[in-house]
Amino acid sequence: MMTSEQRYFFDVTGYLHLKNALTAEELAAGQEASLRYIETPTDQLPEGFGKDGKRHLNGFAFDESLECLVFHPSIWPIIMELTNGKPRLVSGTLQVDLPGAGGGALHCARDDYGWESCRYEVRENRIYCDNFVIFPYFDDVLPGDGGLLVVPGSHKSAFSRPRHLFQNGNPTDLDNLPQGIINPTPKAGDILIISELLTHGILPWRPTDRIRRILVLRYAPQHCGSGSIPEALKSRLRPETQELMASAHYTHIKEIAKQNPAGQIEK
Ligand SMILES: O=C(O)CCC(=O)C(=O)O
Repeated sequence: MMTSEQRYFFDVTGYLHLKNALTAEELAAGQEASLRYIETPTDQLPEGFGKDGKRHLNGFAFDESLECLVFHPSIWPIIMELTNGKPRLVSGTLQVDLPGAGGGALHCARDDYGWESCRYEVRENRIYCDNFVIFPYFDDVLPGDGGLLVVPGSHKSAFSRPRHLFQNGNPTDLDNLPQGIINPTPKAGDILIISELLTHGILPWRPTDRIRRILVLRYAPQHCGSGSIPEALKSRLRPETQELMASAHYTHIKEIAKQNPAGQIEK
């Protein structure tokens, strides 16, 4: 389960920043594998992989060093708490901002899919959140670089965001961020976690000599949503990862939820 500090911070802000979550070895392996994916020409990628702008599809499955991060010990207790012990990995893209990469306007599940699309609740002193994203960082983000924007606390907003607020919902100037928005600056090896109810956006990537690589790991409770493990990936993935990605009934308890795979699954 989450620590009391994590629970308090996530409940108040809607996000968590885990500093130095990856070991030096985990980070180096993730950096090497992600670069290998980026540098592989599309027509030479194995089945199940492909590039769509900055999105490198199924990046988590490209290499074992990336796959094992979906169970990383720094995030597994948080995944278990937020899904009430019934976790499912929905998808895992490798996202790459090259120099000059564009940003994206503010959005969240409430804006995109309606107020009823996502649940965030506290029960028995635990947080339940049925749509959240975990971002392991493979590159430093320094103040002034750009990248993720969040509106802390907005995951609990009871009101629709006025469209003109926050520079018409599309703040692009890091030097003049509207009041109420922050630009977290994780270092390589850090992990960010956000509720999809948290209003967030992306600033253009300013550095001309550095890129930003993150995994975008989407989690939900096992009974939520549809979709299945891409057939082309099945033979590559460990049985534990396949079980993590499988949809299941509300009452089912997955083996991975009984055994605590965090820390046992290594590259
Ligand atoms: O680029 C990021 O840091 C976050 C990406 C994201 O969450 C999104 O595109 O919705």
